[in-house]
Amino acid sequence: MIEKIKDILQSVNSFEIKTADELEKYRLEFLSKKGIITGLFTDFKNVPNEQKKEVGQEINNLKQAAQQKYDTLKDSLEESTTDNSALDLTRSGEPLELGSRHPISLVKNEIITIFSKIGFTVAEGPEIEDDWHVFSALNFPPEHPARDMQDTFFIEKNPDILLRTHTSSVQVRVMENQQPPIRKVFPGRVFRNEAISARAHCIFHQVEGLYVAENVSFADLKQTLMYFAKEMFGEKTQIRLRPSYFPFTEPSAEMDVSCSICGGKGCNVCKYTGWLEILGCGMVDPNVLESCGIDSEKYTGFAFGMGVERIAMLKYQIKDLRLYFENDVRFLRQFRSAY
Ligand code: 2U9
Repeated sequence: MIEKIKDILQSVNSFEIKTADELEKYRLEFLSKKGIITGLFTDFKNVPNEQKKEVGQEINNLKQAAQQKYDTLKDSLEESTTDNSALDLTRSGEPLELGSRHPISLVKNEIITIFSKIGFTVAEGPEIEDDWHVFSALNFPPEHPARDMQDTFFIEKNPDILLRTHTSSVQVRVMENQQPPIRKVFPGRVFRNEAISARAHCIFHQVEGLYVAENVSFADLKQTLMYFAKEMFGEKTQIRLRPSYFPFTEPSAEMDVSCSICGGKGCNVCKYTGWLEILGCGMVDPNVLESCGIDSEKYTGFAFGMGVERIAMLKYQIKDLRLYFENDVRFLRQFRSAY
């Protein structure tokens, strides 16, 4: 009996498999109910009592060895037949962190959403522009300083091709192609030739707005901007309009909101004035309407423009503009919001 067990152990050890069929053959031969090892347990009944202990132990060892070999063979077969072609070994072992939106995108989207609730839709246009759409159609006189190389990035001279200094150029394009009523906002990147500092950058973002229709008045402008200020900075926000000048609007104004940090009492954010300047606005100059092919006898309109970086600075108390452009994740991951 001991000899028989040793022979079987040798067969187990020397059994080689390459396929699943061969593995099954191994299982049937050694481990199944009708296999050789189960047969040994039947033979065991006839073993003399004094040998039972030794023989029993040998059979158990054999069974264990056969089962262990089966498990190992099965594992290696599975490994060799698994399709690894979809496995990307270049992927990071660390789980990837979910990103967050850039504060400029958040604030830009929030501004768009606020105006979309009162019927404004979005229009976009090219960043590389010509003189007509950036300056001439907007009533800039030929000697205006904004036309200077010191203020504007020119790509070509005569005819002038340049990076837009405001998204007003998109308004001109819309009015050239569409008759009133027009009620749109114009988000986008703009470029000005300025030295970079905590308070200025040569690239920044604007959202401008335009409403042209019959009987649009300064009262409509004021009410629209009051609505915007309360949505953006809170229901208690107050506004004030100060007279100003832009070539493309007449009359023109700059709008301040009551400081949302101190509620108007005075703090270092509002420089102890209680007010924060947030945008410029005015009634579209009739010359501009006419330049864009709109009858200024029939239609009037208001327009406004704001810098997104400035609004985001006030909203999140960001002290240095350069942070927006560095993309330091320690800065970026602080902004999570519905927009
Ligand atoms: C057309 C007619 C009128 C857009 C306007 C402003 C006033 C304004 C500045 C705010 C901060 C630019 O980003 S900023 O430096 N903008 O003060 N923008 S009215 O008026 C228009 C635009 C297009 C055809």
